[in-house]
Amino acid sequence: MVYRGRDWDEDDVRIRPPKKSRPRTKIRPKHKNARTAFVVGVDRGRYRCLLDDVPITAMKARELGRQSVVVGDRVDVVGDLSGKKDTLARIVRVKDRHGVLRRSADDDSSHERVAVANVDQLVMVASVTDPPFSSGFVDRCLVAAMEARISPILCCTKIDLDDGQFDSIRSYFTGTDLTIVAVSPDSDLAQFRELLADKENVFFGHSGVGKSTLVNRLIPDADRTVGDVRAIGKGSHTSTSAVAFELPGGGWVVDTPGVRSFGLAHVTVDSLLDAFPELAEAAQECPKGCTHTEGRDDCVLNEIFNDDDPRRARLESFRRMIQSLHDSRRDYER
Ligand SMILES: Nc1nc2c(ncn2[C@@H]2O[C@H](COP(=O)(O)OP(=O)(O)OP(=O)(O)O)[C@@H](O)[C@H]2O)c(=O)[nH]1
Ligand SMILES: [Mg+2]
Ligand SMILES: [Zn+2]
Repeated sequence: MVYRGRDWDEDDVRIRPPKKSRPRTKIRPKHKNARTAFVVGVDRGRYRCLLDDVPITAMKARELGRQSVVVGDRVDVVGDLSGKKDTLARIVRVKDRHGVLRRSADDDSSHERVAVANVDQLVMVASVTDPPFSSGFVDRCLVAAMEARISPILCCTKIDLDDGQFDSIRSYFTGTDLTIVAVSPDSDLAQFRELLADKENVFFGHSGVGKSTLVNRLIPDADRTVGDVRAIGKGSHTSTSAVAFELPGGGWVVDTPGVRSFGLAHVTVDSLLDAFPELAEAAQECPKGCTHTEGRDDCVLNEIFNDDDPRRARLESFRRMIQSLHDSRRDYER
């Protein structure tokens, strides 16, 4: 061994006891031969990935610790990359993410889950009826999308069962620039395909709205199981995990399991307004520190719309959401 500089003496020994364990990064090989794969499915600790077009199964290398790996992730893999039956590769790195769609179980839950990574577009799938359309749920998805810098579109399904609901939905979103698509079992999907092309899209929404049905129409060999029509409204969750599918013309669609609610525990109150462009400008005129909540007499939002303005409904939705966030934060701080 070569010592540089001065010689060692007894002081050195005392001041610098040999470290018991050196930082792992120094002894760990850098996995120079690792290759990058795309995570398309997660199932009980096993990750289904595509390596160039070859499907492989991988597990997390121990060195990743608690780092999550989710559908949409780009990961570096080593080990057996042949994709042959019963082979298992190891994921040694998760590449930087963009567009991470996060959700918490409810507003005051500190536990936040990463749903899908590297999302360009959030497709909020909602049926006009059966199960009924929930504007509050869509507004929450919009907030999450804006927070994550993912562009949102709304896809209304079951137009064949429409009894005026679709018009109300469109009127509800007056003053926003939200793209709204309508589909029924026999509708032409050309325009919808165009909106999805070359992007990484996530289908998200309540159970039974028709996400998997749409995925099967867009990607004929996807073969997603769809729910029994009689089970709708009984909380049946047909799809149980998120899976990514490549679109025939390029781009990806991730089909996700239906969710009941969309908690926004990770969202700041300030960022809520980003999802409400029809309120944002007026809200700038509010007194400093205005909470915009119902009952604040000096809130400018009280006055902006007439009684018959269709935009009032979204103002109310905004206020319910902000109230819920305030209440849950207060609980949290106690
Ligand atoms: N009438 C009508 N029924 C539809 C339409 N789209 C889907 N359905 C039916 O709705 C039911 C639920 O569809 P799925 O595609 O399984 O719904 P999902 O959103 O994937 O549900 P989860 O996987 O539980 O989240 C099925 O019985 C479909 O046949 C539609 O446009 N019109
Ligand atoms: Mg499904
Ligand atoms: Zn205000």
